[in-house]
Amino acid sequence: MDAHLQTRQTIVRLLSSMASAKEISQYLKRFSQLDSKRFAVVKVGGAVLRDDLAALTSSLAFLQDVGLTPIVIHGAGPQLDEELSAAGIVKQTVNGLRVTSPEALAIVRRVFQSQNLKLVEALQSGDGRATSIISGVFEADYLDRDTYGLVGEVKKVNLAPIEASLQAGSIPVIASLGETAGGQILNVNADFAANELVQVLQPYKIVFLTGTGGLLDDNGKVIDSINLSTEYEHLIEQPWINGGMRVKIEQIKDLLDKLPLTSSVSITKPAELAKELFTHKGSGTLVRR
Ligand code: X2W
Repeated sequence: MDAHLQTRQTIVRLLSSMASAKEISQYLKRFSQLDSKRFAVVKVGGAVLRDDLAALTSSLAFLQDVGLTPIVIHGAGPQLDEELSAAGIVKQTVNGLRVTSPEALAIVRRVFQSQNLKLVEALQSGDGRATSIISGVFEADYLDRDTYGLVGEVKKVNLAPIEASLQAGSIPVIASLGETAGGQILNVNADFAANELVQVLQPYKIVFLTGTGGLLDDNGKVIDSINLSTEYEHLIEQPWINGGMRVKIEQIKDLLDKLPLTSSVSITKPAELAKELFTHKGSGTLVRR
């Protein structure tokens, strides 16, 4: 049997062992009634593209099988670390963001393109429909050129390429590169880009897929849920929260502050995407305001 089909059947079996058919169909019905733009934005970290591509592909293809089209935005952090270091460019970050020189940007563009195509091709080879979107979505400006170099801050989100893809029932797979009005390409942190996208789309579900499958506590165990209104200050001060994680929590807080109170953000791993979406119990870390 085709490997993708087999994995998708495994997802169905897993789901039916975790939740009743009634529960699953309730979610399915709710999601199907939404405008396709408002179903889900799924942010995929570069570590997931590197380490968990098969599970990611199967989980996204599964959604397509049941008639749902998520909007995917991805990063490429670890791949950039590797390629830049191979080119002899020393990594420098400020507040978790990569200082990007013109030499680095050339590599950043190439790596984003190859990572984007890797996911699109993996989806297509499993009979999925996916559209590669490398530019044209994020209008950006320099975040702070003296400090970060060619790093962008999103000023406007252009939905046209995403809408065209959704209309064709194809999963938009978006790279987090920005472009200034003058046509300069800029490196944009993928969590920041996802954040901007979500503010414009106001999707029902916001899912961050990470290598860790959730936010981890000091023992390395996934934290089930975080209520930012009571836990944020305490959490952000913990010494075990690393730079990337801190940026992520701050971004999620910023995001939830701008969305309706009913909105929530989930952080999970690719193999548990369906569980997160279709069961009451969910998976990974659920963050609420
Ligand atoms: C990020 C873009 C990639 C990214 C970077 O250069 O690493 C900035 O820091 P992950 O895998 O989602 O972390 N950009 C400005 O965000 O990828």
